[in-house]
Amino acid sequence: MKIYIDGQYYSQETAKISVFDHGLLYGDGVFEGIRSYNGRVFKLSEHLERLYESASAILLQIPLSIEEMEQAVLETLRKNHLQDAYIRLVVTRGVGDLGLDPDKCKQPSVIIIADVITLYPDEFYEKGLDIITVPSRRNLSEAINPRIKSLNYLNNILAKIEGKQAGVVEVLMLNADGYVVECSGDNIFYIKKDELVTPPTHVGILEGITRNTVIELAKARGINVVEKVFTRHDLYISEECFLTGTAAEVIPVVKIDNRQIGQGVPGKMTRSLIQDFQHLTQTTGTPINNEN
Ligand code: PXG
Repeated sequence: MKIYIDGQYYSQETAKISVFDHGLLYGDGVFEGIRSYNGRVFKLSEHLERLYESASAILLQIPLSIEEMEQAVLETLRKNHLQDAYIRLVVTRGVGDLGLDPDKCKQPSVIIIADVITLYPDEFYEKGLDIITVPSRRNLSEAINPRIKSLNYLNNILAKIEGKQAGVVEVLMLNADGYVVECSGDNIFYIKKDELVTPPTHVGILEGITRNTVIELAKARGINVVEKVFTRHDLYISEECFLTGTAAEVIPVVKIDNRQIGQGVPGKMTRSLIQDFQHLTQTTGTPINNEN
């Protein structure tokens, strides 16, 4: 495996960063998780735009232009001979001293790791997920805005641990006001009376690229999409529910907090959107090889 760090490629064994990097010391940095399908990177410009917006929100100046970053991602995939991959793009504040002051970090570090993706087992897509609400609330927007995809993921990791202890693979998170926001690494949607509902960004979510893609796909099908604030009650009485994320794509949910959703099997609209999404991933994206 060849890993990009600040313009050079390293083997997995030699790809190392300093213990003085503020990404490690303070979680001071931003990241993206991107996928390629069939030799094409899915929604690359959207992911890069979000990366640069996250960096801008924490006053971190990425030392590459978006175009240079795009080329670095594509080159990393080529060097690893990958067609279907998971790409982790990380930008840290860089090497500083042991104090918090980011101004001591003179040069942010850019890391690009391209690997094969491990997917949820097929059975989760066929039967649907069972999720629970966890005690940890999603970060307050006024503290660490969830719209920033920062290296500070403890909020999500704690939620994930709470879920694992209860025997589930994904969990529902509420915001400080008790409204449904998202899952530990996925956005959430429900369907009720032909309306597709998902929380608006201002309740405190990461604005998922998959989320936005599914909203577009649903609108193209003539489905009425509504972004509104809702509670767990709305999920409990919904007809269908699903999650979206780069790793999970679109995945049905059939049980929440031990309550069966709809018929207890993946719903019709969910299955249609899964198909539409898979078709899009196979037919669109930025070619990895120029000759494509
Ligand atoms: N919400 C949160 C909190 C996320 O971290 C999503 C939603 C979905 O966004 P995209 O743009 O991917 O549709 C994410 C992203 C993992 C993993 O290994 C998942 C994410 C991030 C890091 C790791 O499951 N999800």
